[in-house]
This record gives sequence, C-alpha cells and structure tokens, in this order.
Amino acid sequence: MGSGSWELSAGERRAYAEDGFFIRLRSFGDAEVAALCAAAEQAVERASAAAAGGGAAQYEIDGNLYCEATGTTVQFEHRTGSRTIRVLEPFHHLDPLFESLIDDPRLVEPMRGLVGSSRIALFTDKLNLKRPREGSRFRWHQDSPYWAHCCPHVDRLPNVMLSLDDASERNGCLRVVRGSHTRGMLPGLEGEGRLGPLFTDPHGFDLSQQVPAEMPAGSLLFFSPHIVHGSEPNLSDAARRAMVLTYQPGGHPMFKVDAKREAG
Ligand SMILES: O=C(O)CCC(=O)C(=O)O
Repeated sequence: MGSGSWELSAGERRAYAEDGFFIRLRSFGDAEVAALCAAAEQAVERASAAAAGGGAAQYEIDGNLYCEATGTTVQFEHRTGSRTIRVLEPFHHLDPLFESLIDDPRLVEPMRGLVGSSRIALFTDKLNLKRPREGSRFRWHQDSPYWAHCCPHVDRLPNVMLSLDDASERNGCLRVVRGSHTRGMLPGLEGEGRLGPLFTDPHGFDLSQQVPAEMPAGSLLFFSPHIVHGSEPNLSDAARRAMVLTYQPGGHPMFKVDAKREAG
C-alpha cells in the first residue's frame, strides 16, 4: 500500500486471485470503531422495536424467524423463541455514519481494483451480530448462489468485512476456505430444507484449507463472492460484530432495494 493511498498492492491482488481473500489489519482506529458500534446498537434497538410492533411482517424459513422492518430484513437468532437479532440486511440507510462508510476510500479504493472498474456501486450490506454465548454458526456457503438469480455480474461482487470487535476462533470469527473460489458456484446440499441448496456441499471443496480470519477490531477482510466461508457459534463472553459491504460495477441497482447507490 503506498502512503496516502488505499489502492490494492500487487501482493493483495495476487492473494485475492489465488486465495480468494486478504486482510488489512487495523484500517479503522478505536474511536471510529466505537462510533460505528454505538450507531449499530442504536440501529438494532430501533429494528427490534419495529419488529416487535404489530405492523412488521414476520415469516419463517426452515424453522428460523425473519421479519421485514425499518426497510431491512431482520434475521433472528436460531434458538426457538429468540428475539435476539442476528443479521440486518441492508443497514446502510439506518445511520449517516453507515452511509459515509460506503464512500470511505479505505473501502472504495481497493474495491475499484477488485471490481475492475473506476466507477463502483453498493450491491448489498449486512450487519452481522454474534452476541456472546448466543451467536449461532453460519454454515459453509458461497455468496454467489444467493445473488446469481438477480445479478448478471456475480463474479464482480467482492465483499469487505469490517470487524467491529477483536475476532478470534473463541468468539466465532469468520472462516474462509483458501482457493475455494476458483471453480465458480459449487454444488449445494440436497434435502436440507428450502435454503439447503445455498449451503455448499462439503464434498465439493477442501475443508483442510479453511483459515480462521482472526483480526483485531477495525481490520478489513476482503473476500470473493465465490469463496466458501462460514463460522462457528460464539460460545465466549465477547461479542463478534461485523459489517459486510458488497460492491459492484457502477450503474447497477442494489440487491433487495430498487435503487442505485454509486460509491466514492
Ligand atoms: O459473520 C459471519 O460469521 C458470517 C458472515 C457471512 O457468511 C455472510 O455475511 O455472508
């Protein structure tokens, strides 16, 4: 990384092509992370209140509860009866700090290199909340099969995860499977409910290549839309919250939102 520039280095470009991911440690400082966490908790509180109100549409998929509230799909924790929020997607409209994150050069400049376009736009964004002793696992999956039905440029949807807490194996950090992105969309699971086909069949990739994305708060993990990834439950006393933003070439509408959001 050149000084004052957030552009991709040759090594990062190579890692993204060969491994499907790379990490930049501590790109955001403690005060910035604290402000993002405070805004995230407020957004979660508002979404919880809206979801508890009578007007919000609730539904179940494969026994797990979801709700549409505050312009967001709210996913609840998988324990029966839990009203703990697990994921908000999208969340960028819930606070001006999140809106400015979309345009932050620490995300946008490397993303221009990964998307392969100087003009880029937001595709989708998720706030993932792995609460202490409660945060459930994410099964092995690729993101591309979720998006392929509505997006013609699914190879050009790189993700960046901003870690809001120190992430380690203890609190269920994300795991990525090195090199699993190179064969496009892999076979999903059969006979495991409606979402089964979106979980990657473990016979289709090399589990020994999994890498725990351990990183301090404020770090960025850039990863391919085709990489197999997942995470274990959070059995620790420490939260493991993260924001995941996905970019695309400019001029295209977002996922789930009928609007365009150019970035940078
Ligand atoms: O935060 C996690 O552990 C999983 C995130 C993930 O898989 C995703 O956002 O697609």
